[in-house]
Amino acid sequence: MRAFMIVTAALLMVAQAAVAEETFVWFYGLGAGDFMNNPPVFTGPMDGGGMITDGSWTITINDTGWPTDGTRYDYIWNTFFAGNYVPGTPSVWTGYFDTAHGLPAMNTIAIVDNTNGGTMSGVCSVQIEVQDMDNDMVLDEGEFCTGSLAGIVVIIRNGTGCYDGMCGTGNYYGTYVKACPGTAEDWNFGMYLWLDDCSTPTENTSWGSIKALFQ
Ligand SMILES: [Ca+2]
Repeated sequence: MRAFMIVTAALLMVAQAAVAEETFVWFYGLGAGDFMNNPPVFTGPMDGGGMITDGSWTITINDTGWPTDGTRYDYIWNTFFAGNYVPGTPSVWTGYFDTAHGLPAMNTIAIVDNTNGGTMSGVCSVQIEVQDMDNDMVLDEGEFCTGSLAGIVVIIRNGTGCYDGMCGTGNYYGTYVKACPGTAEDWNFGMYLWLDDCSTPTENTSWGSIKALFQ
């Protein structure tokens, strides 16, 4: 019985060590940006409730090749939203801003954590959902004024402070409110990150897989 308990304790310690290598970080972000800006930069502070309450986040959309004149708004809608209509209750258009849907490179993300002392950066996708309230397959006035947003995050190995040498993946979910008829948007989301120490040889496989996602 004693031997069994020692083995069990040893297994538990190994399991805990394996779990401890992964650091879970999450925060609530508040901020604003405008797809009409060149480039569109969404940025703001952290809100209360998460593990980072003092700091900032910045997501810069890769708008290489987008028109900067009066055709920009229609170009964005036609290129990223119009073809992605899914009937439902209600029906939705989803704008996918990532390399699988026409961006030459991913959007960049930068996070400043003053609560724990550190910075991290990487790339992210952005998905913006627009509801077709009356299910008529036409974007009517008011339908693009509120909706949900989401994305996948890849944190690369160039962090500082408490994030020195760390890399990982994550996601975020939230909502947007547009200043209709203006185009500036307020964003409000929760971001969830799973980070590993990618600086040590034993974690090179983690960094290798993250790097593959990043590239
Ligand atoms: Ca409609």
